[in-house]
Amino acid sequence: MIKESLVKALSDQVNAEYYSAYLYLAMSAYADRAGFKGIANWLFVQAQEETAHGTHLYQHILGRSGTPVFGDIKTPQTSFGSIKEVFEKVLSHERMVTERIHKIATLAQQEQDHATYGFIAWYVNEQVEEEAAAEELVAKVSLIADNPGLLYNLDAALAARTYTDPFAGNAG
Ligand code: OFO
Repeated sequence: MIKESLVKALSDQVNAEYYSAYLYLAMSAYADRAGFKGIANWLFVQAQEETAHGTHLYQHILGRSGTPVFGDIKTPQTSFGSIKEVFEKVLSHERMVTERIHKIATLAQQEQDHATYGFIAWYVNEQVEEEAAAEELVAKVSLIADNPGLLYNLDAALAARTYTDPFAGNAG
């Protein structure tokens, strides 16, 4: 049986992951409407991953005989000034998510909930990858932002991203 403190923290993170999905959908819509279909694709796949992250947390709560707590998902930012701004926002958002995940890991330790601590370790590692990917994109866009031709090259590269279930094979 999972403690209520962790049910609350994990439920809040379900909400945060679904908010992340919503934010990335809003960014994807902006990129699509601006003509960057590849960047829109990358952000859409990102949104799909966030939904999977949220659902996996929800399943962990239920699997430990907890009752998930539901709340409003806040409205994301929907207008952006540039593709560069979008990726800077992705990076700052992922850094914020990393802080949230680390707080859950710390709480799991304090509560001596070893199952949740082991479970959340997947998210700790995932955030390292999320931040690295976002940092790389910010660096690239910062270099080429004033060159529309190069931005379209990046757009073409990001069109290749496809969604795969991050928990296929029971990871996490
Ligand atoms: Fe769920 O990893 Fe991004 O936010």
